[in-house]
Amino acid sequence: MRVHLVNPSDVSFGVGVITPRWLYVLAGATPRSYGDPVISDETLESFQIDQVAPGDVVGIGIHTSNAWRGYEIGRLVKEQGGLPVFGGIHATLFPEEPLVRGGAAAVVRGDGDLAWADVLSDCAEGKPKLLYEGGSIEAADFAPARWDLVPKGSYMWGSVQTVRGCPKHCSFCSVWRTDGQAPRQRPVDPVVDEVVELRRQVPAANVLVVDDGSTDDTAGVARRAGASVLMLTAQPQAPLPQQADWRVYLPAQTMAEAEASSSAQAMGSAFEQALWILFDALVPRLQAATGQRANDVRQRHTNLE
Ligand code: B12
Ligand code: SF4
Repeated sequence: MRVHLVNPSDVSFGVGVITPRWLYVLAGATPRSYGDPVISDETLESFQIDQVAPGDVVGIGIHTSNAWRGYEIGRLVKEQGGLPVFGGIHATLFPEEPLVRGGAAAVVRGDGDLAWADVLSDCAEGKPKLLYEGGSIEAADFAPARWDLVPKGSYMWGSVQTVRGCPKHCSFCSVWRTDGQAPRQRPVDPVVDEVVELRRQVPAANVLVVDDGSTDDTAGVARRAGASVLMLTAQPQAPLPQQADWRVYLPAQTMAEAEASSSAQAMGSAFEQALWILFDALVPRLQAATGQRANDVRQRHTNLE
């Protein structure tokens, strides 16, 4: 029984910007006794169905915008005699859908880090359950990503996660429903180990932190390190900006006000445009103040950290 992991996409570009983290986390959660999973990110290349043999397990991760392609792959895998197993944001919100539309042998709701080994062992015995409750596991149990399996030269950014869950409840967002409202903060050491491993395996990779609503955490970390906090905000009276040392007020519509607003622009666009203009004005000044060369800044995509 081989294990495959597929990130569905209707279009393939040959190169990608950001690693889909779940692929490498689930690879990390795959017990070594099954061998290295065969990873296929369809944003790079289409999935080759003929590599699936009868009895193979094919893990398919879906969010709402790629669920349809995921179901297509699931049906093909089933026809080929493989076992399609679905997980991810959309499968967590609508677990019955992959069973009806994607030929699913099993669906995992919530975190896959621990549940995946149970799924594989049940599949190996030929009796997968229809539904596995992965739940919201403790942060110390988050599986580290298998960066050694990332195809070299394919991505610009490796995605690392330090926290899952968000205490807010923005109406347009699914995070607080799927990841919960209690932030689960990973211990520092495994995060640092992962970043080091990422840079070892993919030296050219930038590190992208894909945390859920992390403004409170970032400000907290800065404060604990003795730094002052300056916040750019459209809501200077809100509790979080009130705790900052300085506030820069950008009077523009944000995502949080989108539903009540009559703006012709898409939600949050005006605030984002205000930020771009401000940052584009700030970056050359910060570059000069910190004595950095234009090329250094360019190589980090204008990150001035
Ligand atoms: C980083 C990120 C991006 C990045 C990078 C995307 C990438 N290539 O990875 C960028 C900015 C490019 C992006 C773009 C988009 N994103 Co985005 N993104 C995220 C973010 C913040 C983190 C994703 C992540 O890496 N999480 C860490 C991994 C480990 O968690 P995970 O994927 O949930 O996987 C766990 C479980 O779900 C489960 N699991 C997942 N897959 C599988 C599969 C199997 C078989 C099993 C067993 C388990 C399993 O196990 C994993 C480990 O526990 C999430 C928010 C979030 N908290 O998920 C939004 C999020 C996924 N994005 C979202 C959206 C809407 C988009 C866009 C459609 C936006 C747009 N309009 O263009 C695009 C889609 C791009 C694409 N084709 O993928 C929504 C999806 C909502 C939904 N209902 O599906 C989210 C949830 C944000 C939100 N506020 O609601 N995104
Ligand atoms: S703060 Fe961000 S992650 Fe949290 S609910 Fe709002 S949009 Fe979602």
